[in-house]
Amino acid sequence: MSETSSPHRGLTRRGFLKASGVAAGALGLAGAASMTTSDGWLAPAKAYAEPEERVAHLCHQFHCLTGCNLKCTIRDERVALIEPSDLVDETHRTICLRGINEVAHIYSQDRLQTPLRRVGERGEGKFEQISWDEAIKAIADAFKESQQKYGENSVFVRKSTEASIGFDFIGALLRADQGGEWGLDRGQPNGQTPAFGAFSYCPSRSIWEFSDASTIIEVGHNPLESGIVWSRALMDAKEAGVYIAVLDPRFSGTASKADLWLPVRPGTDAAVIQGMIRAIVDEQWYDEEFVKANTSLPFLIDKKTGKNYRSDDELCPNPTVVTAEDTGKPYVWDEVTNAPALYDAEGVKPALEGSWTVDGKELVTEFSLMKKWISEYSLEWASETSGIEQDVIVDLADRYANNGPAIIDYGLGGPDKYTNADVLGHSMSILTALTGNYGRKGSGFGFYGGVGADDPAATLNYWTLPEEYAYNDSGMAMYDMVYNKNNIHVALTFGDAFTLEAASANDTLEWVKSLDFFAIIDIYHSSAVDYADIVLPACTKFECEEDVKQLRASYGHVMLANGMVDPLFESKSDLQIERLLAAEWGLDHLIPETYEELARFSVEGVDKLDPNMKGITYDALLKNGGCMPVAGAGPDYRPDGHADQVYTTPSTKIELYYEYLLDQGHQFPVYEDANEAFEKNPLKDTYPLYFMQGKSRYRIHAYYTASPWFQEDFGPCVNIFPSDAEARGIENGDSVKVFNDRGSFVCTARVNPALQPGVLFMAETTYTRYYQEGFLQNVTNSARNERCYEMFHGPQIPYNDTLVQIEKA
Ligand SMILES: Nc1nc2c(c(=O)[nH]1)N[C@H]1C(S)=C(S)[C@@H](COP(=O)(O)OP(=O)(O)OC[C@H]3O[C@@H](n4cnc5c(=O)[nH]c(N)nc54)[C@H](O)[C@@H]3O)O[C@H]1N2
Ligand SMILES: Nc1nc2c(c(=O)[nH]1)N[C@H]1C(S)=C(S)[C@@H](COP(=O)(O)OP(=O)(O)OC[C@H]3O[C@@H](n4cnc5c(=O)[nH]c(N)nc54)[C@H](O)[C@@H]3O)O[C@H]1N2
Ligand SMILES: [Mo]
Repeated sequence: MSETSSPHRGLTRRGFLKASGVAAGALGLAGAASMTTSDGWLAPAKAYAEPEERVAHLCHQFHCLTGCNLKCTIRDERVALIEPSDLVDETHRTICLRGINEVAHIYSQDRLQTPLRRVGERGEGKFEQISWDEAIKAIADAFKESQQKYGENSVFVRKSTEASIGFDFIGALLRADQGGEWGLDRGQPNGQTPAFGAFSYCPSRSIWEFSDASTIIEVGHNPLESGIVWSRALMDAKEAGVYIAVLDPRFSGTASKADLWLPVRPGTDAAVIQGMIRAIVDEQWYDEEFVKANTSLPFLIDKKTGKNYRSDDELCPNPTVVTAEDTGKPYVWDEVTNAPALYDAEGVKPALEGSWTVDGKELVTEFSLMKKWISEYSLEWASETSGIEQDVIVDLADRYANNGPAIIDYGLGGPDKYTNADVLGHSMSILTALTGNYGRKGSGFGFYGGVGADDPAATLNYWTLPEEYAYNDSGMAMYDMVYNKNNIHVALTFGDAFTLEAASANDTLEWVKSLDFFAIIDIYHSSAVDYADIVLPACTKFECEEDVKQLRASYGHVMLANGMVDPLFESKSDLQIERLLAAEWGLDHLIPETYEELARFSVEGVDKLDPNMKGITYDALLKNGGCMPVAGAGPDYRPDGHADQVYTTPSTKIELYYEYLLDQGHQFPVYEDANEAFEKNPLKDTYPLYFMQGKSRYRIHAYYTASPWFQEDFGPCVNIFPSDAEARGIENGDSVKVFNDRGSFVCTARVNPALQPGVLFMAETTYTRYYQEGFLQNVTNSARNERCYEMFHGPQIPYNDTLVQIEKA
């Protein structure tokens, strides 16, 4: 076989494949067929020269939080077949339909094919084809002009999550603003962080411990669709007899497999949790030993100020002598000496309840205040607010507290996307800590799944830029830029951040239209493309100018992807696009020249740094087809997280009293209605329906919308309960208009009994071009909760906190 026969860069591609020992068949004369869209791709095989095949691998999309290893058959320089990789161990071979469907998706009609320049109005979607040189120059000119006129920080660069995997150079090189706090997936974490420590929403124990639990409560989490490959941990648990309860306003895929479905009213989960806490406190089902030893609930509070009684100048109680290192520490009431003592003093026996007067100050324990707080939430109230029967709440509390160990696994979709999500996070923290369901085998609380919870994290090196090149964040989040004065004049996004991540699209796009210049780099004709001045076509993960593409650690393995086919049409890889841009400022020498250089750098020396990475070097990866396991990954992965009951909070205990929110009265989580989605909202007279969104198993956010296979069956559609449909004369398949004061859209109705009356459900999100009119983001809520500006992750975008009306279009 001739080494020179590849019309592309097959020689080097082949070099990799040969070295990796996984080449299947010959790499020979590729068919003369020019690359076309799916139509061309679906042409009969006989139209091509003799089929020539090779096998290549890649680590797939990440933002379903997995990144499967796929085995692809390349025939005539086309990706022709996709299967689970046999390079990964058995337990990591589950892949989903989205991966397999890529054989059609990457050749979709809706790929961006060439650089484009806007000719019509912004939003009109009229473009002319231009060259790469013209497009890059136009972007550089606009950026340079803006930085000269308005200052360095007048430029905005943001990479969508999926587009930022592996590297993120150009924004930092240009010292751009990237839009501050993300505003996504951190609502309940906002309420959990002060209690269990930063990033405690990522559990410190494995998802494989699900089988060791007695009870699992899924709070607005639908892993059967949003975590397809790891939901087997939940199904294993089911088979092992673990009791599974699911709180979800709709009968989700996960609810359908559970022992108990709690059809909670949207935005009211905190009422259910507070009802459970009430029952647990009333019935004394809490774990007193655990609470005393591992939480802040025995800490003393000065009743007048509401602050912890601490060893600082002002509050230092006589006659205790406080050393410098103990300054600021809280006190407990010591039952041995019958006096205040530092909470961590030797031999201290803290009282859980009581009140005492010291130095003229009235002191109580946090536990006493917690009891007072929960006494204000009755079970009748919890039931009336959430729509869940009282005895169901009490039974679940009983199970959770008395039939442990138990796990609370919450979703970062559903209940996170309301303005009151932090109240829920804080409430669940109290529930967890009261019952001691943390740091013990089969217990836990957080968002389980994805990198970290099901496999050990791998260590990779990150390519750094010289210090002076860093994002120049104004501190204002992108969702605030739409509403507040700021200095942004030009923008560049990799992916459709403006239409996918921002709610209330009419507001966002008004702001986007007001910018001097906007360029987008995307693979498909996503919703934001129509608003751009310049559009650059990026290639998919399957395509590259080189033999290798990204090196990533995911799904229990380190995977070096093959650059399996040349970039389709005129598209380029993100790295080469960033290099072209950087060159306009003479800065391209600061970033890797090739994916190979980046990959080599990423694994350089990691085998010596991290025992889990033993044996993983660039050369070893090549020998192993690009894929090697991280030691310890798989169902036997059982880290002993928090067995020591030491937390990364100031006191190292689980801190449940949020002194920093005293001004707002939220030391304990005061129940709060959602911003818009609540029963007694007068707006319900006009817009009576809750509009919830969630993940679809057929998409990763908007990605795969352009797949011809999925479009046939899974275009934009809104699910409506039969009685709501009937009342409006809506039938399955009808065109319907969904609207509120923020905007409207038209799509297909799907009449679906797996909901509750008064609630609509729609899978987020799909590109505007597939709607009959508008798109879902036109109606979603962009309110920001003031309280959350003080929180670790800032306010969160409350997409689900939305009321609408619906009618036949
Ligand atoms: N297939 C697929 N998987 C994904 C993704 C994807 O795009 N596609 N995205 C990934 C990302 S970024 C994330 S954040 C995760 C999210 O993972 P999940 O949290 O599981 O995702 P969602 O489907 O958004 O929401 C879960 C459920 O919340 C319900 N829900 C809505 N409102 C409420 C409420 O008020 N209370 C309760 N209890 N439930 C409610 C919805 O009906 C839905 O079934 O998924 C990840 N996995
Ligand atoms: N209404 C509503 N909106 C929502 C949600 C909701 O529940 N309701 N959920 C939200 C959630 S949880 C999240 S995390 C966000 C997700 O929002 P993102 O983090 O932005 O989503 P991603 O899927 O990571 O990125 C998608 C974009 O990147 C592009 N892209 C993919 N791969 C590449 C690549 O390799 N290179 C380039 N240049 N582009 C690429 C895609 O074409 C697409 O435009 O969406 C949020 N939006
Ligand atoms: Mo997310």
